[in-house]
Amino acid sequence: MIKFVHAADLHLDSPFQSLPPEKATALRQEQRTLVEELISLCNTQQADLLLLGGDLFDSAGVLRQTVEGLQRAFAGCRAQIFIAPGNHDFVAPGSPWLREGWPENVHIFLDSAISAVDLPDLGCRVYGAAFTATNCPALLENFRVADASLCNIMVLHGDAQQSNSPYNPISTAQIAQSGLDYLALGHIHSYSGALRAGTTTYAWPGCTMGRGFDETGEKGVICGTLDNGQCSIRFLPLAKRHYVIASVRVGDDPLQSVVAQLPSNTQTDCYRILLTGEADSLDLRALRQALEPRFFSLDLRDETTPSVDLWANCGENSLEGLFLQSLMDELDKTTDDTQRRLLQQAARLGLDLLEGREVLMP
Ligand SMILES: [Mn+2]
Repeated sequence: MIKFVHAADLHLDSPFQSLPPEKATALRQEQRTLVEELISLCNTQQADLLLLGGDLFDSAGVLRQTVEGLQRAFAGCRAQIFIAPGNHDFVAPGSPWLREGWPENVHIFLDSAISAVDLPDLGCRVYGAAFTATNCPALLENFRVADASLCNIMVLHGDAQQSNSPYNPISTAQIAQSGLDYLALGHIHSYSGALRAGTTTYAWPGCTMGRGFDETGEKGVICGTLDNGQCSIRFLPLAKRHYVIASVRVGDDPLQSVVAQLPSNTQTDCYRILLTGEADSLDLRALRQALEPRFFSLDLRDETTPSVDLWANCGENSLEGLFLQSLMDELDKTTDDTQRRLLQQAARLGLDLLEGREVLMP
């Protein structure tokens, strides 16, 4: 049985432009720490292979110490490491992939044509190719494994979602005819789940750490096994910090509304909170000040609408006026709080319907 770990899109040394410089620096440091965690995961899982599907660096401008840190971490990995550079870290003169210092267990695919490395001890052949520019034509076109008796794996950066993608478009037909046992992809920044085409299992793990509000949710890596052509994979969260977008309907006390509607363990996360519902003169600055210490970073957005006087047209000679009047008559008759609240709600929903607004259920 072959055990593997599959990661992609580490985007080391990302700028994290939306954050203040000291927080951006802290997150870049966390990205480097994640590399070490990835390697210790490989070692504790006793993985034979570490498959890295490209975009390890955010750009060719990656710092020297980041590259050296990666090389050091790789040297401490028991697995054989295979890297297929992507559109952010493509192989070109000056590329970190062409520098000295990569340990012996690291195999970097430097060519845009598919090539392979044999691992006779594992009965395994690992194919791969590199982006050599930002854009890349379809690399998997007409590919078929040479020896189906081996365990055939490929690591590749590419887009299996869009047929007209400039980033190595990969079709399910190409995958189905490849004869591969596992195709380890990179490029798309959220986990794909285990996908299948023909006899090939394929997947992309998503990025190892969210870097903005377009990369929300759990981020991590894939752990898998290959046993006589049977491939099984599972997703393992790695990043401790998350980007989260939360919508909060504010009540009379907006601060209380936010606190009540969010989980308590938000301290390490980057939050965007969209304030919705009805509110008058929301003091966003004060609210931000009160909430900020609860998060690593907070982006607070006011999407509330001014509250309206529900009963303004009550009694008017119109459908709306008569509707409100009938509810008002009921309100006058009751002192029961629940009943009164229900009547208020009925008035609000009724007005929304009469005026053709989207009905927001309380
Ligand atoms: Mn990427």
